[in-house]
Amino acid sequence: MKLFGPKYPEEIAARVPPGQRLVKGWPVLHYGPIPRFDESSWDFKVFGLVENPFMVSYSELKALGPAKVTADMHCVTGWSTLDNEWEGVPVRVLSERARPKAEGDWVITHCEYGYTSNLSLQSVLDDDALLAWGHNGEPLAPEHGFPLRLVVPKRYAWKSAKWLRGLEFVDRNERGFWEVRGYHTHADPWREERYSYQEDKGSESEP
Ligand SMILES: Nc1nc2c(c(=O)[nH]1)N[C@H]1C(S)=C(S)[C@@H](COP(=O)(O)O)O[C@H]1N2
Ligand SMILES: [Mo]
Repeated sequence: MKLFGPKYPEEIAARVPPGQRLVKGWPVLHYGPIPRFDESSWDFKVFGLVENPFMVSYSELKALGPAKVTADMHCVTGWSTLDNEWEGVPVRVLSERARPKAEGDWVITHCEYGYTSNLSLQSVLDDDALLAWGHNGEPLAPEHGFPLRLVVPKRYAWKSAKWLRGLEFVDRNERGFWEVRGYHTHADPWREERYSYQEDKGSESEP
């Protein structure tokens, strides 16, 4: 009997960050209720420290895509899922249209019911950072953020805000819903940046 066999095949294990475990299926995790979608009153705003603030309808937003990204997802509570195929529009496309001012190097995600998360501008301009409306060839399910969610695969998933309604560019680290409750600003799963008390250890390559 093999007592200490490998937990996952090597090539899979290499994709699971420290302290994480793979789960079957796709857990649903959020605070508060699931909003209902009314396309006629739904809009998406890009605002704050940008040269060209703008607002788009759902169909206008979708016309900016689609782009596809295959990515892993890591929740700070410990679960990870691999190879999610997202469909949406890269955050970079919206940022290029908004043209952030030099000092606007932080982004606040604004969601239904007031949920927020914050990210460095650099982290959302990554190729794999997407505003998504589709997952594995299907429309995103309401509990997973339909009609629109952010996906930032290189950060813990609380940053991947569901039911997203806007992006605000700001000039400072203004903490979001979980960040004010003790979670890390930077939140890189490979560095295991889970909690805010780790932040003063420094050594991050970006804020
Ligand atoms: N608006 C909103 N987005 C949210 C959350 C939330 O509470 N509200 N929870 C976050 C957390 S902690 C996780 S792990 C992921 C989970 O996404 P999923 O339910 O699609 O798996 O959504 C994130 N996005
Ligand atoms: Mo999470």
